Amino acid sequence: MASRPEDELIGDEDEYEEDYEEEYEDELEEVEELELAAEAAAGQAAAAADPQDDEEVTEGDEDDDEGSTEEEEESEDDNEVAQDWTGLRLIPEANQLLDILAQLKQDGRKQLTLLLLGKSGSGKSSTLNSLLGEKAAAVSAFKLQPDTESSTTYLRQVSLGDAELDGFRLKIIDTCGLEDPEAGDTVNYTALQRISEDIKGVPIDAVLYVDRLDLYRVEPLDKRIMQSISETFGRRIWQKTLLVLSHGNLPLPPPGTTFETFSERRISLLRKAVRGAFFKPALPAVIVENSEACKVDSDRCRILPDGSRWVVDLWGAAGDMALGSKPYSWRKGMGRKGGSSLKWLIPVVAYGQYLAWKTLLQPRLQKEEDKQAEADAAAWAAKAQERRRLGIGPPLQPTPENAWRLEQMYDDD
Ligand SMILES: Nc1nc2c(ncn2[C@@H]2O[C@H](COP(=O)(O)OP(=O)(O)OP(=O)(O)O)[C@@H](O)[C@H]2O)c(=O)[nH]1
Ligand SMILES: [Mg+2]
Repeated sequence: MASRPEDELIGDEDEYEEDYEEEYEDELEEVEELELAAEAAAGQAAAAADPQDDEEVTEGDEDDDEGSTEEEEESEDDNEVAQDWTGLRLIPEANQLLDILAQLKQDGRKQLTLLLLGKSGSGKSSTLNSLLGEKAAAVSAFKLQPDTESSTTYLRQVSLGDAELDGFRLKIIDTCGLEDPEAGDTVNYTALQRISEDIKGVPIDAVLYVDRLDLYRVEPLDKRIMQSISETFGRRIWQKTLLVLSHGNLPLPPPGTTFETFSERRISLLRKAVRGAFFKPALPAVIVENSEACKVDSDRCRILPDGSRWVVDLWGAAGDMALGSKPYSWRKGMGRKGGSSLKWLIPVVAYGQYLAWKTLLQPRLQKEEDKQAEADAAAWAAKAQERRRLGIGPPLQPTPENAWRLEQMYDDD
């Protein structure tokens, strides 16, 4: 089942946020654009400042140059040996999958690159095997030893004797779990850093953020992992991300829920954990069931409890993500730490302060000054009248300049 944002069931507590989003949609988009542009600029600046990265800067620092990075990557891939995609012949949903690959090919693409991210045991490697139709990656219920590799790349090539599609490549990058298995409930920052180095300059068509469907809560560790992904890869990575929810069979939805309502709620909670007040990536969601016990329909296509064909939906969502916008590509300095994301706010706040002074404070101060000047003039006029009555000359009223000088002298004393 591919659940899109517009299908999302909105709970009561989400209503205020949704209203707010609708009312300020344009402003939010504008701010988001500005933030992402600032992020990209910061990445480019950092890459330019790092002499070791000179090559990457010239290859891919501008949007316009992204094509050249892609070409570079593709030519690199051309030299990599891609195994025949044997699993493609075995996938029951192959016909629909070939349609999606044909669309990508028509769009001028020679390769689809997917990156899997998520906690350990969430089902990344199992999802990879489902996508390939092969038991390519090792899958285990228990983690017995820490990962030795931060990422493993699987490269396959279509060879079906179909002139149209043969040669099309599928690259899937599987990664290790993002929590630290030895330090307990903490984020594996080293793994994140290594993954980012592994994918440096590789154009990613879609990121699959894998988590389990059958959980009630988004834990603090999950939120920290999401935050760390933003910090390491830059928030724009979420704009190329699909939420993939494994264990989609959900044999016993919790009391008071159905498969549909439980799933919608879970997806909504995950989206909320990624999104911020000014950052609303779409995060299309797909539910998957990787186990062999997954039900199938009369065409042997694997289905979820609601009858939807999840393999087709997963491929469809990945294809849409690839066709929807330019690939994501990590470059040094793209991520950011701490509050630096709010740097763009400095000029905005300064301008706000200036406006507040100009429109509120300054007119009030001016009014006070005018009042004081009026009172002074009245006092001097009274003094002059009194002196005239006594037959003596007018009082020596200091000019504004003299008054200022006297004031300075008085201060110095
Ligand atoms: N029932 C069911 N089990 C699943 C599903 N996806 C994964 N599993 C099981 O969950 C366990 C972990 O799956 P993996 O695919 O190894 O998880 P991973 O995210 O690759 O884990 P790490 O490699 O440790 O990061 C294995 O026992 C899988 O068989 C699913 O959709 N349904
Ligand atoms: Mg794995």
